[in-house]
Amino acid sequence: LPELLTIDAKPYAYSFPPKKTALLIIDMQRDFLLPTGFGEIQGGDLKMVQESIAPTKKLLEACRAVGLTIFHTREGHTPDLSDMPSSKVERQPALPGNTQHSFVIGDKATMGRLLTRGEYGHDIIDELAPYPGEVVIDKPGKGSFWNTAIMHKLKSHGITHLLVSGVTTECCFATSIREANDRGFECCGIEEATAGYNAEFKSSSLDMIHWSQGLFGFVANLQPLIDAFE
Ligand code: TIU
Repeated sequence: LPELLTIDAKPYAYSFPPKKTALLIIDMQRDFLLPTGFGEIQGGDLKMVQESIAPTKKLLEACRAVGLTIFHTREGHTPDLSDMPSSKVERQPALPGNTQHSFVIGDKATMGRLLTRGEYGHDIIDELAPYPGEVVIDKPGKGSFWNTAIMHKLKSHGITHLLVSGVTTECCFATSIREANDRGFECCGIEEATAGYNAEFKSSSLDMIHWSQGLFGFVANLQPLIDAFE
């Protein structure tokens, strides 16, 4: 590959050095994508998020084929839940009359304890299972940088640019791009390879990223990226 690649993007073309670029795949976990998981319990539309699986697989395979550094994240907690931010502890019990949050983080559900490390539901879906040598970041927050070693691991790999995908667009994907942008990483979200729990959340979240000369990043389609790798 050339030292620098450039692809069509919003708000303008995105240039990135492949050797210093990582693919960051956010939280493609069974708990967010499959029935009976945490996302469905929260009230998410699973059909919407599942649409991101095939494009993300295509993106992952293309990035692996050209030797990009791959980072995966998983949202979840240690079994004693001692790493839960207080906001998550306090806001998770069901409110009177609210059918959502009937189960909360750490409760035992069909795929094991919800968003708890080591449980079946916490792990990444089979289609996108990390290869040996790919970095897996376990994060207790919505963003990938709070209370994790991701900054150090990106630095140790010499990464300056991030191609970002995963779920959900409005929550952990957007929070991670905001955190990365503030730390000087040039981020580009890949539209087909992210999804939200409803369509308006996704489109608004992507619009905010690239609004006004790239408020905190770029957004590109998948095909121009695949073409640039060929
Ligand atoms: N609920 C929701 O939209 N998302 C999360 O709780 N986590 C992620 O986005 N991964």
